[in-house]
Amino acid sequence: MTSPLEQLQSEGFVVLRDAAGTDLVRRFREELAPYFATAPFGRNDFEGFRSQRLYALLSKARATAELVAHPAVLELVDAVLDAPCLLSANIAINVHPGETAQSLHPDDGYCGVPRPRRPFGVSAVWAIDEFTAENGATEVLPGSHLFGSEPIAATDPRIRPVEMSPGSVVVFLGTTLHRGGANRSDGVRLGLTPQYCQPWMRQIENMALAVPPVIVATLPERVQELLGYSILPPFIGYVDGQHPRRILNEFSQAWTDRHEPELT
Ligand SMILES: O=C(O)CCC(=O)C(=O)O
Repeated sequence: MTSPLEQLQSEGFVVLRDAAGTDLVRRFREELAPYFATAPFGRNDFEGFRSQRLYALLSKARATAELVAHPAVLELVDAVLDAPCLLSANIAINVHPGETAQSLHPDDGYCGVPRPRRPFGVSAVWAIDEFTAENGATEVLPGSHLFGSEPIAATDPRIRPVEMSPGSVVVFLGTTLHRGGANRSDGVRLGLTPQYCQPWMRQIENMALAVPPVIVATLPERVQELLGYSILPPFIGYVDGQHPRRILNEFSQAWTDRHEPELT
C-alpha cells in the first residue's frame, strides 16, 4: 500500500481523511464566527469577490494552533522541507455562493526560481464544512508538481475537486497547481489553509506582527517555532544575538509584571 508521503511525492497531493475530530472543527468554527460576521468580501479576483478571508488567525482563534501543528500534517511537511520550517501563511476562507474558481496556481511560486524544481513549500487545506464539487472544494491538478511553466487551460480535464468531509485535510506540495473551486451551491464553504515554507524563505504573512509576542508566549513550542521563534543553524533568526525564545520569555515576563496588578 502507498504511504501518504509516497502519494504526496508521486501525485503532488494526498488527502488525510477525518484527521481532526468534530470537537476541534466545531471550536475552530465557533471561535471565528464573530470575525466572519463582519468580515468583508475579497478585494480582488484571487481573494475572491464572493469569499471572505481571515488572516492573523493565531491571534483570533485558539483552535487554529491545533490544526496548524497537527502531527499527521507536520509529519509530511517535515519530510519534504528543511528544519525548522516556517508557517508562511494561514488563512480561513469562507467561499460564498456565486464565487468563481480561482486561477490555477502553486503556493510557492513567489520564490521566483524557475520550474521544474523541488518544492519550497507544503500547503494544507482543512475542510471545516463538507467540501463538494458544487460548493467550491479545493481543486488540484495531479502530477503538476513536476510541470515546468507551460500554460494550463482553466478547463483542463485533468483538474479535479478534492471532496472531503469536515475534519479532513488535503496536503500538497508548494509546486502543485491548485485553486479554490467555484461555489455553485446555495451554502458557504469554510476551509483553513496553513501554508508552510522553507526556513530560509520569507514568510508570506509577517507573523512577527500578525501574532503579538504575548499570544505567542502562550502557544505550544512547535507553533512558536513555526512562527519564526527558532534558529536555522548556524544562527539564522537570532534577535539581538540570542535565540528568539529567550527574548520571547523575557518579553512575556515583562508584560506580566506590568499588567498583573491590573488583572488581579
Ligand atoms: O480555498 C481553497 O480551496 C484554496 C485557496 C488557495 O489555494 C489560495 O488562496 O492560495
